[in-house]
Amino acid sequence: MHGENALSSTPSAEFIPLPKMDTCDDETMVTQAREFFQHMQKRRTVRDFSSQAIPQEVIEYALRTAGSAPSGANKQPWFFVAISDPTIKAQIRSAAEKEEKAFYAGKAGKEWLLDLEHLGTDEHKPFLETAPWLIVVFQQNYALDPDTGERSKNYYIHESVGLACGLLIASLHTAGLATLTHTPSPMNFLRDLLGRPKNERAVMIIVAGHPDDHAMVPDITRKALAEIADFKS
Ligand code: IYR
Repeated sequence: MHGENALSSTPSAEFIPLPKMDTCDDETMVTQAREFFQHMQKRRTVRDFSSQAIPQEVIEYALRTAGSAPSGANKQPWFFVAISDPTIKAQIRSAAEKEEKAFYAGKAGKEWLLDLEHLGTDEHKPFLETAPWLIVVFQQNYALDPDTGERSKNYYIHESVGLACGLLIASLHTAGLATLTHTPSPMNFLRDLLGRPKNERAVMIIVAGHPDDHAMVPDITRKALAEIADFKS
């Protein structure tokens, strides 16, 4: 039964032929998969940003890409606030550093702090002001109709928002930008600061911009394929 959903008055989607994909022969497929891997392998989490401005249009396309992620029941349970306003960035830095100070002073616990040692992170977050863009990612714990206030359920929220963030980072990286996934802990202050509704919870800040000319990153490696995957072929 197309057109009407038996359980509710919500019309279900009509079906259309699959829009044309960029298909190719096996050899091209391997080449493209390898080249995409090599491209993504150059992505690093960066903490030293240049203040050079980045056109908003780049961020807009990256957010459209994020919004193309698959989601539970196609509820698209995400919202992004992209900030280049220096006053708001300063407010975020100040609130984040307050939380981070407590975190690094012991709130995190010994094991967590030991696990972070090799990354060289601390409570100082200058990049929250230096970088041209901060993208605050919100998950929508339930859908809230802005007009009627009516609530409805969302599904696989963490998975859906995680997928959207992955695509967002891949898009920004492909545009030649450095990114940082930053998770001030806790980050409840972001909802009030950015005037978001009560059904939303901030899950991370994605910092984006050019890297500083002298940016440094920890000398860390990625697990080999055999450590992260098994084939039963
Ligand atoms: N939120 C802190 C701590 C932190 C936690 C993890 I897990 C990291 O991979 C990196 C940092 C901070 O941003 O410094």
